Amino acid sequence: MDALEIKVKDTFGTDPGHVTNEQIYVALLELVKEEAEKKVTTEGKKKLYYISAEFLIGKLLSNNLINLGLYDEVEACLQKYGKTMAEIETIEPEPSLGNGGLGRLAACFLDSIATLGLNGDGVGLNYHFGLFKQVFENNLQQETPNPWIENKNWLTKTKRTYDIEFGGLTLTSCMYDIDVVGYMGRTTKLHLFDIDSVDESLVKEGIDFDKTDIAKNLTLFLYPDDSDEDGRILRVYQQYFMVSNAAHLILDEALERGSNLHDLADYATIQINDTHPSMVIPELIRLLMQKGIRMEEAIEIVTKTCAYTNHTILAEALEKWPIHYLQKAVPQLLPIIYELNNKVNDTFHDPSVAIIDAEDRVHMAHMDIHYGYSVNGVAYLHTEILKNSELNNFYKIYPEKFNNKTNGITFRRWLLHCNHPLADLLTELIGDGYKKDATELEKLSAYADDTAVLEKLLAVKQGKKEELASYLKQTQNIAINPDSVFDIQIKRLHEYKRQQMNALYVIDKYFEIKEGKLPKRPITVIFGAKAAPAYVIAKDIIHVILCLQEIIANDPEVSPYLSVVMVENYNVTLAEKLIPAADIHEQISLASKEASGTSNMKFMLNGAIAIGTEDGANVEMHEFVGDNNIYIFGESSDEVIAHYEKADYVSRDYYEKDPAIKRAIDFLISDTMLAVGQKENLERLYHELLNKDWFMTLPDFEDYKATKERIYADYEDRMTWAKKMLINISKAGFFSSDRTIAQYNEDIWHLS
Ligand code: GPQ
Repeated sequence: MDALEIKVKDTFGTDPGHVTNEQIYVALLELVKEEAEKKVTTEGKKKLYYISAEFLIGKLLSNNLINLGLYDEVEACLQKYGKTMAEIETIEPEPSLGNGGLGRLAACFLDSIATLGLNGDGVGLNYHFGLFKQVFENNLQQETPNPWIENKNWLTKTKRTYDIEFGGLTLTSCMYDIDVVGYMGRTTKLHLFDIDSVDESLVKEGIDFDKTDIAKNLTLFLYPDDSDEDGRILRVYQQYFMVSNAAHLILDEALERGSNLHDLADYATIQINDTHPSMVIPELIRLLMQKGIRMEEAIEIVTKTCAYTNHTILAEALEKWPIHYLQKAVPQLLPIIYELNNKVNDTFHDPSVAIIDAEDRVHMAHMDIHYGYSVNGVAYLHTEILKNSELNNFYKIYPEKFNNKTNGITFRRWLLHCNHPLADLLTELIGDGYKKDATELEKLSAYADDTAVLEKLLAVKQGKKEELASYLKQTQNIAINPDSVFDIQIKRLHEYKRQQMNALYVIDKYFEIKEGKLPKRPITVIFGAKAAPAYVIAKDIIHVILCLQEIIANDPEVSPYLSVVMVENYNVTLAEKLIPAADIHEQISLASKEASGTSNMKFMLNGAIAIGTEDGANVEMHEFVGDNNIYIFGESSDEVIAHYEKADYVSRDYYEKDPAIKRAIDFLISDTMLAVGQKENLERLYHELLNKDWFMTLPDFEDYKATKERIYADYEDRMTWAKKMLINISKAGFFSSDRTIAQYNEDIWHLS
């Protein structure tokens, strides 16, 4: 009997043909948990703690089966009983414990840490409703809770609990674990802290709830609406709860393994994933002092233990907490933070590197840089910008702390799991060594001119496009034409990512079609994006895209040639369907603003071709594939930075000068749009683009448009296009998170 048959027999007393899909799911969950547990090891003196407010893990069943080497067996067994993994997978809810790239990166990293057999765990929070579930009503985004913790799930409640003290409130934590199974490797743990007193019934309308009732709301949502002060203070409570638990855990485990705490840095290393966990620094100092270590020494110990990753240069995303928030939530940290700040000021006498600024705000990143031993950016260009402009004053003080770790993605999820036909084709051509050593994908380049191979590659892509078409039909009742070119932009909605530029292009194309200038092949432009609930302009952009979708779908003159689709509730599961099906992917952020991007890597690995700016990791992708296999356009990051310095950009000039731009922007408030959209939202975006356009959409528009025309034309030469696809895949090896994690370990963590 197969493992699944045995499990079903033990649990339900029958065979898989006589139980429901839900019961199969439960049996597989148990099976995976047992198998995963067998591979837990804690070898190595030093241990890594990857602390992150987000772990966007996605569904786990298929991935775990793949990593355990059980997938094929289970799939075959299910087939015997007339079932498929695809059916079983739909039962698993997707936890939304992250916003986007940063959270998904943390999840990829855990997979690679486990696969490489490193001694490291993740630490985060167990949000009951995760981010939010996006629903569209009247072409607008609405938010609802996304419950994922059902009776049977991946969480295992442990016995570990701590009393966490806040100003005037003590909460008892409990620790849940999720096993993260490496590919044919060991199992690592994701520790998610929670409290028993959370009350889900607090959530009334949409995702609204009483933000002041901390004992009941602490772990309800990831980053609750922070547009008001109560929301922001709740965030401080969450962050402290996360890091105080982490700090207790780290010290306890170090003591268990023989540390005397003076040598903590030999037993633990902490990666602070952006500034959300930064309070771990003063908290660890506080706990070490409680254990009798003098402050001076405690600071030294912690500085040797903590390393910080920066994920953005956007000023508004760099956390600065007003002192009075900390005074309210975590008064016990203030004396320590004041002391850390005094030491900095006494040494450097430079307000630009102070921890506390003139407005009494605590700059979390500044604390990380002074009191951590490593500062890294997440792509070459990003790290250069940190060193040479954003954090230049710090770089001058601590050049040795700065290093780059270009992001990566796990090939298990983003190829083996989401694109079986492509993985099989690769294995047929180059063997399966690439599954463990991604650089072996290079071997594929031997087939760059082999038409039989190129035909197969195109066939795999076509198959995935058809799969996506039927999936969207089934799940969202959206019809798309699999013979059109699929041009996809999926990522959080943010002005700097410039979905609005793509939308303006769609409007331009709409007019061209109306004028009789028809594209050679129909175009399907697909978007997927959630906007932060309080980010007004981002929601307006979603509104415009949804309005365009409706207008075009109902216009028989245009719809045969162009369609626009905004998928609802874009998440990891949808990404796994969209990415393998993409012909073209949009990486069109304003140069200098996207720290790295990681969907770019996933698309590349799946044989899609990028249109993009020289930003984030696009720069490195461009270097790997060369000019012929990526479509680069727009101003460079140096030019953009110069515009900001000189403040010389006036969007209205472009509007006046370029009739295509004028036509597209005017369309936003045309009768056609107003017939399906909301006046307030449309007018707001119109004025924003015309009078502000902070992320300089208009200067890049002409080049963007020309480049799109070129890419669509090139798509028609199918063999040349297939060669581009093949070269992209063959050069994707560098972007494996196994490489990234190996570099973190080599340069920062030094785990054995
Ligand atoms: N990123 Cl600061 C997020 O997803 N959330 C955040 O809060 C911050 C950054 C992204 C960043 O925008 C992408 O360019 C990166 O690829 C990603 O982090 C992972 O480094």
